[in-house]
Amino acid sequence: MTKRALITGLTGQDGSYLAELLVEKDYEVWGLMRRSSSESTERIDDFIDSVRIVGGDLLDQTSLLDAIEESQPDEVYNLAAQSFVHDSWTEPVYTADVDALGVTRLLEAMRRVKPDARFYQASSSEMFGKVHETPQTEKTPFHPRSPYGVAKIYGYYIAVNYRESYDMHASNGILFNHESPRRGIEFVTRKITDGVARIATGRATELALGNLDSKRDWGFAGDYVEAMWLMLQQDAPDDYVVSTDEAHSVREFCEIAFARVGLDCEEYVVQDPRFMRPAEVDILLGDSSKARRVLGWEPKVSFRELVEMMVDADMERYSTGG
Ligand code: NAP
Ligand code: F7E
Repeated sequence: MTKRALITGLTGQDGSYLAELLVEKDYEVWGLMRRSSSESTERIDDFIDSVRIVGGDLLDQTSLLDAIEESQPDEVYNLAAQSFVHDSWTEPVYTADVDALGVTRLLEAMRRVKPDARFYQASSSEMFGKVHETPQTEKTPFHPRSPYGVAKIYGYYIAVNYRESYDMHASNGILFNHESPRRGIEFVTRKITDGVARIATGRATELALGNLDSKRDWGFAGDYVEAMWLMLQQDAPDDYVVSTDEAHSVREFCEIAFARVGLDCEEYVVQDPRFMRPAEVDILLGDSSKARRVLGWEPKVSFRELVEMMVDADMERYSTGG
């Protein structure tokens, strides 16, 4: 029988890759979309006819009850969030409402309407923040450094709590940073690759960034959505770190990105205090051995391939007038 999946955050980076993956696997894919005054389907335009859209918002309980009722999902992937760490300091209450309470609203809707559906929560390596050990595993204590990280810890534990209280099949993917040509332009990787393409095509002369020394464990979003799906195919729900197990600095990302178009990043990158954060996460490095062992998952795209893929996509976009 055809499986049904409901994805919140369909229009985001991960939602678009996950929807593509599930359509390929012959799922009936439903996507929750909130109302917007402008078009937000850019990332899913190529396959929007293969997806069923249901209106709803993580801030609105009734809409979530209706969305579960209408879609009758076997699997629910909660990817919707205010996902930009930087803005969580300017919108801390809103971030908590969506990223923390929003998870409870969705779980409550499932519990009341479709409690046997399996649930995936998009948890984050930002929960480790000021890290207590390196590399970080499923057992590493949390120490968030932003309102976003704090809200995500609530989301993590409410998923665990519904699993333990109501025996629901709820799993957390603790995903480290993952990127792609579909990454939002405000995140550092895409900001760099877009900046490189703008400079290389004569549209800009410099690129202003914040902390160049912070290090992240960056993988490819297309690889990471497979891990989400694998988690919901297991007999028992559980929590998994998903990462490449390699960390690189923002500076290294810049060096490879500029070199891809034959430029030296030292000549174009300037530091701007506007992009510094009140509290920084200096380094995140995952240990994904549990996901590799239990799920049989592994990343396919290397760090260099990821950077070059993103630069090439932005170069292509500008060379075709985008
Ligand atoms: P993204 O590109 O920012 O997408 C976020 C999605 O959430 C968008 O579809 C957005 O819809 C939707 N959304 C925001 N507020 C909503 C609300 N109140 N109700 C319903 N939908 C709402 O994020 P992403 O990179 O795909 O990340 C997916 C999830 O994984 C997020 O929960 C993020 O926090 C988490 N995560 C991401 C990473 C990463 O490195 N990418 C790592 C760990 C965890 P609009 O199009 O209408 O704005
Ligand atoms: O910053 C530094 C910045 O905004 C990465 C989200 O998907 O991953 C993401 O959160 C690093 C930070 O991602 C700029 O200070 C320097 O140290 O790309 P980012 P993030 O904050 O790591 C986690 C796992 C999530 O869950 C989140 O949803 O880069 N950095 N200069 C800069 N960052 C930005 N954005 N802009 C700069 O100019």
